Amino acid sequence: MVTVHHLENSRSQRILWLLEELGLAYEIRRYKRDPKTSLAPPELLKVHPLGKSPVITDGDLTLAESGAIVEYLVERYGKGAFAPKPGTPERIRYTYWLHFAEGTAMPPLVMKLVFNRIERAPMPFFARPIARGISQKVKKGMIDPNLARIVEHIEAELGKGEWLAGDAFSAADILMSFPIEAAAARAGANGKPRMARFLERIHARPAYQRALEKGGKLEILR
Ligand SMILES: N[C@@H](CCC(=O)N[C@@H](CS)C(=O)NCC(=O)O)C(=O)O
Repeated sequence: MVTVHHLENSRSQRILWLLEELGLAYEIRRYKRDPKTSLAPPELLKVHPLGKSPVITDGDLTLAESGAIVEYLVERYGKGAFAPKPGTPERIRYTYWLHFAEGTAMPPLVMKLVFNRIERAPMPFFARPIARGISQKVKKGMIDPNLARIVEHIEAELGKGEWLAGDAFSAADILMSFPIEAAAARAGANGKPRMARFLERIHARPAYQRALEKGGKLEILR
């Protein structure tokens, strides 16, 4: 049976959601974030050397990295669903979004979170204006323009079909859900009508709701 090593309020929610869409029985091992740092607890290091989530185990296999887990589960248990047929234009779009989610969208979204936190971190009063000045310079000069392009790109692409890979819902929509949620919370994407509609539609899916019931609430950190 597949076991998901699930860190509360994290990217691993997507794996629970995919397993619910697949209708597969699975087990959840739960991990809590450190209340001060939001980091994963050291027990996750016993599952995988990077100590991050998601990680799944399935028989002898231990697999980390959301995109790799999604590809594995769809190929092994999807019975042809949730991925467009190989050799089609939709499949190329599918592959593109699978890589885009963690390869292009998440890095600046995580940087935005880190710099937001630097500005709010406890520090001596005389250091705050310096820390804030550096943070705002990095955000304004590098992170925000990059995120603005990413948001515009996703918004434009969502206009080309019902879902990201084409007219059929696919695992690429599941993988992209987290960057789209994070962009809504941290990069102004909540003002984009197609992205807002995308989030409404995924939230309405029964499998998404079952995954939330099992995995706990998803409150994107800001
Ligand atoms: N690209 C990896 C990122 C994994 C990752 O950073 N996961 C976060 C959860 S959102 C985590 O474990 N954070 C806690 C920590 O870094 O200690 C993936 O998609 O699996």
